[in-house]
Amino acid sequence: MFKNSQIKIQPVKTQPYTDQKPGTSGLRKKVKVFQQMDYLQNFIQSIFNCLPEIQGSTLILGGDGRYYNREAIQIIIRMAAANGVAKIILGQGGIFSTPAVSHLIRKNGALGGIILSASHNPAGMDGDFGIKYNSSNGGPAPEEFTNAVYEESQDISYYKIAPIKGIPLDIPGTYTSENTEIEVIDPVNDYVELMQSLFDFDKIRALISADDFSMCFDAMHAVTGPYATRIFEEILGAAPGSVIRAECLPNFGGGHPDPNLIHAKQLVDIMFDAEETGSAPNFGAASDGDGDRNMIMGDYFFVTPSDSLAIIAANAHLIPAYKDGLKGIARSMPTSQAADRVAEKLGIPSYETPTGWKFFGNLLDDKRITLCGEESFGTGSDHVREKDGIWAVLCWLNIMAERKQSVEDIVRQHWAEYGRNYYTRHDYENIPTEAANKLFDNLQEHLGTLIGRIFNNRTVIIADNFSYHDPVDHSQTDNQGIRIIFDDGSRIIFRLSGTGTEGATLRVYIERYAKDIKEHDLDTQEALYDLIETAELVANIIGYTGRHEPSVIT
Ligand code: VG1
Ligand code: CO
Repeated sequence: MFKNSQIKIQPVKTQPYTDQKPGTSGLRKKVKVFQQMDYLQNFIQSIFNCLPEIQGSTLILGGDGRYYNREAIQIIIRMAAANGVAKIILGQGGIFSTPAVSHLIRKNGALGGIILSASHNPAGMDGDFGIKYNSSNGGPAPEEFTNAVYEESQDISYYKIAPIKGIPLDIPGTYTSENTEIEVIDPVNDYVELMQSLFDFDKIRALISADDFSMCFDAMHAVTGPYATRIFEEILGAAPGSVIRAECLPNFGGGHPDPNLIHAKQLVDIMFDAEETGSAPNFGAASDGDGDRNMIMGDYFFVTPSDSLAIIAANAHLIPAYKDGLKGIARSMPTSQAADRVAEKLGIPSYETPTGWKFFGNLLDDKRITLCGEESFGTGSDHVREKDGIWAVLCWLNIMAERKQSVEDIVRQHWAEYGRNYYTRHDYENIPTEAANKLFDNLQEHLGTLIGRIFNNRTVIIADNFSYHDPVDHSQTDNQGIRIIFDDGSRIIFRLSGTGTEGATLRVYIERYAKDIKEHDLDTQEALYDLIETAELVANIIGYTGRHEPSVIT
């Protein structure tokens, strides 16, 4: 037991910071920004000030283990105690993946959860840090809440913090501090139980532990290391060493924990058998810093996240949790339309939301959808209210165990049946904010003149800035990305990132549909060559940014 006598809490005076506006997924800044005097405290107090039910509540707390995680957790515990939180459920070592927090909020009927993560952004002393608040449904707090937190942060004049000693983060147990109980739990157990309730672990084990099957999961030295090792190696019988970069390091091993073909190079080399030993594993996957993203690969084969969503949807009846069918499917607007075709065939509704998981929450809560996903390597279902990397990997393994086919065969058969949506995203990172804004203003101004124009034999039929009307709470969200849609269904979309911490990042999303199987073997960049050219021309990317090439292509 860890007891403190009753201590009187003296509010601490503070000054607002002007830059505490949460983006696509929480507040993300350089570690050095978070380390400024009272910066973290201000933001946490602003969150608490927006929670009238904070007194006597339960909160889930943990992070992806990046640099500053442990220090931030101790501060948040002391502030939660001072603000009257009755119970904190904390991951051992300060660790929780984002989907694990989402699950624990729901399982424990908690008021919400605080996740310390900047997701796929690099970590370490010179890297990024971040804070997300998730509400009682387990999902990212809606815009209305994050806007209120920002308003609060602009007026803040004091915060509350209890003068108590640090909690031993590494030893499971229950500690009491002031009137707050802190329960330190194993971060993996509850999540494993949830996965076991959704999938056919026996069938997956039979697949994975067979002599002729091998897999590689790249945890990228981030939060999924302990989850993946437990699930794939210890429970499902994958060979020891199948999970690579499994150790969760505060700087993520100096890498960029974004599971795509560029940043998960180690996995990509293994799956494309760079050493030509003739032994690429049958299945490969990676996750990101906080465990909500996933990349799926077969031997010599990459599955785009948009295709992955569509394929999981088309095969969901093979997974125990979804055997009775899907209610509907949602995808973010820039995600390819592959999933829409599956929804159509299944006779279920499909929804198109703005980028960011917070927009799926209402659709899931209202039972309008079962599956949802984004092109940015995020897929999820109604089992939690976040995207979930390991869940997506288990979906694929469960489907493969049932279909007894390779990743590539499953994908090719899907294309044969539904057609192929060629898809790519070009990112121009760290461009001067002013240049990015000018590019956007110019595009916006000329949108009207684009309709009816012909580029490379395609006629523009829609050119607008995407607005979303939430069918559940009827809220309206504007300016969610510029769309140029052509008469053959091809699309070019422009957005500015809301998760970066340096300059601006321009994202250009490009998609074209090819129905005929004879057209399914092209290289993606070649298949989209003329649309890429149109995108560069219409937005005058070179003129505004001086960049002749994107910095990352996924
Ligand atoms: C990016 C992705 C978006 C995703 C968000 C958070 O946002 O494009 O699809 O939901 O990251 O994911 P943006 O605004 O930079 O495009 V995570 O795994 O970083 O929480
Ligand atoms: Co993430």
